[in-house]
Amino acid sequence: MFIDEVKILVKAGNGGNGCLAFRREKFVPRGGPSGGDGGRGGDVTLVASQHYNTLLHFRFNPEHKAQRGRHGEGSNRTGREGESIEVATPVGTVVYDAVTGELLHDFTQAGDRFIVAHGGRGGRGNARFATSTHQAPTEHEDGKPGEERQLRLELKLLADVGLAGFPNAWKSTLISRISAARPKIADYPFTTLEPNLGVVSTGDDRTFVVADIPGLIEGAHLGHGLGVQFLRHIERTRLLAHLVDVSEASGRDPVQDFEIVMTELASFSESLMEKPMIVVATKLDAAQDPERVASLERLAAERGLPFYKVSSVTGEGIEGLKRAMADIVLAPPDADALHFR
Ligand SMILES: Nc1nc2c(ncn2[C@@H]2O[C@H](COP(=O)(O)OP(=O)(O)OP(=O)(O)O)[C@@H](O)[C@H]2O)c(=O)[nH]1
Ligand SMILES: [Mg+2]
Repeated sequence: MFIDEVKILVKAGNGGNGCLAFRREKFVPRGGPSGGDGGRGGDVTLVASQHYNTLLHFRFNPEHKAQRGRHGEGSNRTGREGESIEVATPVGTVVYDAVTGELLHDFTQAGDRFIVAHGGRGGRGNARFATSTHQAPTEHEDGKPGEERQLRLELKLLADVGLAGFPNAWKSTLISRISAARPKIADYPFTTLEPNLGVVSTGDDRTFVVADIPGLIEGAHLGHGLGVQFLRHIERTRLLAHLVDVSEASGRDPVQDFEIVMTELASFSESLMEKPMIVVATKLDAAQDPERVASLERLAAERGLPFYKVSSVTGEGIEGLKRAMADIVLAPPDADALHFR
């Protein structure tokens, strides 16, 4: 199961109360105040870990509480601090306050840490209130409550190449051909309901990751089809491969398909529009009318986008497409000038 959004509750430990006490000892008249401070409550910290790829573990465990601080005691004994807890979350998790919607943190690297709930401060014991003119204070404080928060965690997959296109456009076929991923492939729309990642090996010890996501249709940003929420998984990629079915079987016009998908990408975010993009004409074997391919190729040329043609039936173009993607995403970052538009 792929879980990419969860709500969790985090509660830091309350601070322990300060103590009210006076020293009472034989031969020590008026021993003075001796109430110790309460201990601090524990924090709840989220830590990015590579051992998790989904948010599934939160589904079964949506509440995380740190220990409270112990109360202060007489004889100036400070209460023990509450133990803090660390909660693992996958790299790529974005944390929001579920109530205000505020973005709290974005985990981009393994080991990255962020305190999501701070423990409460311990209250001061009465010993701390003593002054030269106020030698028998009875003031003492309660500990402060630990922070409690509802969080919304969102997982953005970290892939290098994102696949975009209509349903049935060849997206899952592509990752099944160039990686070990085996997503479901079928000739009906919306076969893919959840994103799949495929790790592609280039044969020279280098790898890159491709994200296959559900297909887009006209009006996806209005919730048509499976909507556009899956596009967040390709927001951080370095390259978008826009797949267009050029076969007659689609019953649509390739150029129009291309424009519709572009509109949906644009309505989702500016950053998607600015990403380097390549255009891939798919199911070449089943395009009887060569004009269907040529019109798409002209459109790509007009927009200055690299163009590829592939078929999984004949195998044509697949190796070349894989190499082209590798060259772009594995190029050193300073070669990032590959903004085609
Ligand atoms: N003629 C032809 N058909 C192909 C080719 N490659 C894949 N198909 C067929 O196209 C259909 C759709 O392929 P998928 O890879 O599942 O498409 P998708 O883009 O992942 O679709 P969704 O997950 O529904 O968005 C399947 O029925 C494949 O058998 C090809 O090269 N030529
Ligand atoms: Mg699919």
